[in-house]
Amino acid sequence: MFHTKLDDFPKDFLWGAASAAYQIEGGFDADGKGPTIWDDFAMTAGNTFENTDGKVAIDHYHRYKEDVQWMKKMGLKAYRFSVSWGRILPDGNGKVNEAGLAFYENLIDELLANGIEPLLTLYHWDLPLALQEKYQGWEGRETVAAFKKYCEVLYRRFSGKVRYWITMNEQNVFIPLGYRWGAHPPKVTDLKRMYQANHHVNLANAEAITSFRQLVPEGKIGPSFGYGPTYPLSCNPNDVLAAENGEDFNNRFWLDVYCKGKYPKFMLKQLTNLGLAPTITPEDEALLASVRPDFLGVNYYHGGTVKQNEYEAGSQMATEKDFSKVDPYQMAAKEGEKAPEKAMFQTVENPYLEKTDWGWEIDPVGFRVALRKLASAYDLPIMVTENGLGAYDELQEGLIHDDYRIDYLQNHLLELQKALTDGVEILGYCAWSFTDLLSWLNGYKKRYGFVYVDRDNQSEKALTRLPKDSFYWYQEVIATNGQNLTKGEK
Ligand code: BGP
Repeated sequence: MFHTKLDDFPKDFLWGAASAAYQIEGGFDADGKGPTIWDDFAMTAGNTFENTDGKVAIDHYHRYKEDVQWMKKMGLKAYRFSVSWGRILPDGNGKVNEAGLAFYENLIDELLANGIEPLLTLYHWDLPLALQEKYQGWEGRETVAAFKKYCEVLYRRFSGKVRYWITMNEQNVFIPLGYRWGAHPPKVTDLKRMYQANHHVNLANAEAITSFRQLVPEGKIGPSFGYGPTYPLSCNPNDVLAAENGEDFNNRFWLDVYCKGKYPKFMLKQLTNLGLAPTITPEDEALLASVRPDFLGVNYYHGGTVKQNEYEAGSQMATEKDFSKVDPYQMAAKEGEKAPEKAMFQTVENPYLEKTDWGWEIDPVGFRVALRKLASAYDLPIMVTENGLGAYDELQEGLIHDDYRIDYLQNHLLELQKALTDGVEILGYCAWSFTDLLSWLNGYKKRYGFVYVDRDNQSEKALTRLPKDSFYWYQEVIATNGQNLTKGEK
């Protein structure tokens, strides 16, 4: 779609940046905080990159005032952060820890005093360890009730101060990594258990929204989903069908539940055939159907490309066996309960896209595709809650010249502006991340921030903050309300 002129960004567009508690706060046992599954996971050697952990992280817990001053200097309109559940309810569902609440209240007040809109994420992966031990984490329905209680504590305290609330961060990432691939806590590798845990998170999301309607009637709430479109490798209708399957498997399986209140039929049928479908009661169905978010949070990094599944496509593997006699459902189940998607599609490289230093595809046009697809499928305003480039940053005479990050963000923001011009309603954009922070599995080497933090995997060093070139670039983007993005383009 070609436009001769792009629409201006709305006057109240929320130019923001994001973070998550475990990745920045440190103070892992400060002021009564209870341990979380990430505190525990990082203690076992080999679980994280060079055994990095969030014990100190970038010490935002003690330096939040300085960090907010950097935000103010930048002119940031919104700041997305998450609350660590274990600071509020140290054992997950028992006594409230006033010191934990006070920390977030101080942070929120500091943001508001500096003209920055707080965007509060309720769950960014750091489940209280006590809930893991008592109820097997998200595998236990009791954790749903605990989440509701935790949310209600926050709603009561911060209603009136916080307008935008995010329920779950990337359920489609923390559930497979934690319960299928064993790469995140609780290190489970069992698909059946994964789908049940996932169902409970859906219930928790719905319970959180239900309580929100009563306790924060004037606020806005929605989940943040890690979305990327699924492309077919070619226009062969079989590949197009595979991409359709991929959208259902990777995206609609979560998004339909959030936005339409029910699981997509295709996925539910496949999971039932494989014996992997979760137990869903009529009460669960009614609960899921009774809520709809106010906006959809979108974390965009990249999508994926697929072709027809190997059973039907006659691949190398297929020619080795007589697949004509095989039921693909049973085949997928037999092949190690490892890949129900094998019968649906096969993931391949996209020959058109370059990659980051960490092998993530760079696809700004895919961002526009994503925004368009989500807007037309779900008809909700969109809040971009993450987008950014993880890279190695080198200090050169005390400066970071991260022109690669500026290019990445500039290209993505231009595509966002095109999507706005196409007609997508977008409330704001939070770059990942404001400061450098701990990458869950990549330590402090993979950096995303506008503000450099002087520390590495081995040592906390001085934790000095230092604005990168991208800091000043984004400052200008905000000051001109995005007008400088199209310099030389219009
Ligand atoms: C998202 C998470 C963020 C952040 C980001 C970058 O999935 O919501 O918390 O970590 O990805 O990921 P990584 O640090 O693995 O590069």
